[in-house]
Amino acid sequence: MSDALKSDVYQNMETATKYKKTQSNAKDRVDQKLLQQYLDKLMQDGYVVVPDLLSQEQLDIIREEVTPMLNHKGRNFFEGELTQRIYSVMAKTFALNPMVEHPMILALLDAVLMPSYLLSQLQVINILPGEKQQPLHADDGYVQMPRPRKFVSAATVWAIDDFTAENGGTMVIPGSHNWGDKHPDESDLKNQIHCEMKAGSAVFFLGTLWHGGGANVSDQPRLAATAQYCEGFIRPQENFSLSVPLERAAQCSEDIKRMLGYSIFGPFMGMVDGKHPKRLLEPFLNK
Ligand SMILES: O=C(O)CCC(=O)C(=O)O
Repeated sequence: MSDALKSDVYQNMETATKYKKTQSNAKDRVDQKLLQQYLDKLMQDGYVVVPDLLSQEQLDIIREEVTPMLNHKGRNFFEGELTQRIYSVMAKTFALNPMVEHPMILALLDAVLMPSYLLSQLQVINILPGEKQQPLHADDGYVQMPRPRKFVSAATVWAIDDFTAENGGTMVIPGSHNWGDKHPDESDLKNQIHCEMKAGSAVFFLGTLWHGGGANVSDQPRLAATAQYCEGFIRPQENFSLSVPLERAAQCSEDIKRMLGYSIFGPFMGMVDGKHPKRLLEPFLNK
């Protein structure tokens, strides 16, 4: 065959000499039957509640680390005037890392996104009493391509406090991941449901699912965290290359380094000076 016709070479080539592509080995670390059950529910309804992922000790560490940073109010209608949010989390604490790279979450991501998917957002979300329901939205609505289409992102919202119908448990509209360009109307509001779940559980949903934080009509805050992930060919919402210093990225696991952008989406996306971006971490490794 003429070299000019070897068109699959472009997408599939591995040109890196030093840092080859990496992938999580999460699938081997989780119960296959459970994983399949979660995937079936996810593809049918657009979301799935995955229980019992974090231990009480991990929850305590997260709470202890983030509570001192919760000393502000919300900024706007979408984020919630009574909702406290912490961004650039890995620049401040690694307490959420076990959540970001939980094997069951990575196994789900490996099944629904292409290799070299990226972390798109990592936020602590504390909904205070009196907060209204957040405007419904689809996380990859910022990708301005007509729907229906395949999702290009997936997200998790983690309960650090138990999620209830009263304290603002995430609202989802089951099946809305398959909608076309339609936005929710009054009649859809009655179909939204609260994700009620115990602390340490997560709701995992596709980027095309309509959802939002619930109203908090209780007298206690609802502490949560969200990790969102996107295909390696779109721009993550948080610019982690600029917000997480190299020396902190170097301390993260291989899975997290890859998801922070120290990886290549084939053939060349993400390169630095024509080379693999992980070279930038070398001065900070083994220190
Ligand atoms: O807090 C929640 O339950 C969901 C938040 C959310 O969807 C968002 O801020 O994008």
